[in-house]
Amino acid sequence: FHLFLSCFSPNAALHTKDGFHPQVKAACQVQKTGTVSFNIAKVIVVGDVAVGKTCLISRFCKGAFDKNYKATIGVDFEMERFEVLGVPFSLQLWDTAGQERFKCIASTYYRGAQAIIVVFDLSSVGSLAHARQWLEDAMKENDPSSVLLFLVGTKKDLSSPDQLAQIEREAIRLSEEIKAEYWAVSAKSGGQTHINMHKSPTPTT
Ligand SMILES: Nc1nc2c(ncn2[C@@H]2O[C@H](COP(=O)(O)OP(=O)(O)OP(=O)(O)O)[C@@H](O)[C@H]2O)c(=O)[nH]1
Ligand SMILES: [Mg+2]
Repeated sequence: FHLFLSCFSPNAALHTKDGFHPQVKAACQVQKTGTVSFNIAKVIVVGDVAVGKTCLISRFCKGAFDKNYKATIGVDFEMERFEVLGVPFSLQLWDTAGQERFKCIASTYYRGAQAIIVVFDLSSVGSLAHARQWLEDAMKENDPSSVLLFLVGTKKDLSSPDQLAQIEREAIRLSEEIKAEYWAVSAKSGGQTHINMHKSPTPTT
């Protein structure tokens, strides 16, 4: 997830530099010709109604922001392709509805995720309080030993530094408890901070 939020500039792509280890370079070339399905990851995005799940995905996939609220009906889907060290990846982003009446439909898409993004609104304490329940529901359909967790606070542009500090104390505590990587973002400004990083489980391919 942090790959998709951080600015990816050719300058930062180490494998294009002369000093990059030839063995790693070669390994990237080999993987390129391998099976494509290996690099497809399913990501599900869950959280309270109107916390900004759809906007987060639009910012990432299209670089756009819409201030008008359009509720997600059931579930939406976006696909994003990118390369890491020349190896192609595809992210299937499942944008679920936060409205209670769609929960039943949306939860049928939870199964088989490689990553779960639990989203809350940094200006709403209630949405953070519900984060744990969203995670629990999403986890019922997934294998806790292999899934990567992210806790993402949105609408960073709306809060004062004091308000932000207060809610982030709680958010960071929760992210440590559930072993999630924590991010604070704004889909409006495109800004983000990445506060603590948890060690990812060893991938089992
Ligand atoms: N200021 C500000 N507003 C935001 C931000 N992200 C989302 N919003 C607004 O919050 C409202 C809800 O955003 P959505 O992305 O549609 O929320 P959602 O979580 O997808 O809602 P559901 O689909 O109903 O679950 C919209 O009016 C957005 O414009 C942000 O970073 N900053
Ligand atoms: Mg939505």
